[in-house]
Amino acid sequence: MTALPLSVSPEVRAALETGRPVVALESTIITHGMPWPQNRDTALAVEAEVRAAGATPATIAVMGGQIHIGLDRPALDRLAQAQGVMKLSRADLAACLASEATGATTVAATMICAHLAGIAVFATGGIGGVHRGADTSFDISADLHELARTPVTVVAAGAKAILDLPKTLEVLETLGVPVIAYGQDAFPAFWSRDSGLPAPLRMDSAARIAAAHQMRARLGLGGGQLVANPIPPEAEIARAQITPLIEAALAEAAAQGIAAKQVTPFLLARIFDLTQGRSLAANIALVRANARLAAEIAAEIARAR
Ligand code: PSU
Repeated sequence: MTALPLSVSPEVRAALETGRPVVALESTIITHGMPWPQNRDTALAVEAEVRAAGATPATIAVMGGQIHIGLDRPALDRLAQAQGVMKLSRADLAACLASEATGATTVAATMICAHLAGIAVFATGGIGGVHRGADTSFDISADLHELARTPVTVVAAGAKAILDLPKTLEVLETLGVPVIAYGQDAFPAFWSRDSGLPAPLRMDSAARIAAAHQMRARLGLGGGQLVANPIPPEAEIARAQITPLIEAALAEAAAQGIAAKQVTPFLLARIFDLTQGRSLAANIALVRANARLAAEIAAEIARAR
């Protein structure tokens, strides 16, 4: 077998080889989730959060036929401004590599790449899930199946509130994915701390979450865990305030026939406009908080090895 098409940065390689904590970070949030230049600034701020918490950040993207694990500043800058970047999930990863195209990794593809590189913990904003209207559109994010099969702990502020959250939780339960709310009983809803739904599990420390990650491996259960970390209180947008705006954006998406991979980027951009940018400020705050918690979990896993 030929070597994997992995290009690991010297900083990430050194951390992995010496057993120091590493946190994987995705790139779809950069290319499809936020506008320039906030996307680049957020990516750098998130990396800084990981470093401040004592771990090494590994931002992941596909370029030139290689999976890059850890991007240097010029590569990050280029990616953040690039046009026509592929949005990669499990289905497109190999095709993107084979055609030497540039691709940003979603939660699903980042989990795959992180696992190939030996990284156990990954921070993002919010996972994809069951879209509203999925009973007719069948639009269910591949992120859910990836959580069921790839052993990476994903820290997110729950699933994006644009989704059908009750159905998203049902599918995660069916797939055997642990959904662990951090420090509260409620499942968080991305821009808001409380979705109004109870989370299946709750943990109050990074050490417990790390122990559960390792216990799953010992039991041979396979698959990852979803850690649902509520947005910091000072950054949240109350559920009552954001709900009508989400509904307006969803109605526009339906009227314009937006489908498949375009749905989430379209909705995030429209909600940005409808909130006059507050949704982006909240998104940045929650992803930074997730990076800090992920670094703590990675440190606990590294300590226990
Ligand atoms: N978190 C954010 N913004 C994003 C994403 C996560 O704060 O844009 C991305 C992730 O890459 C996730 C994707 O996998 O949105 C979900 O897309 P979809 O709903 O098409 O599966």
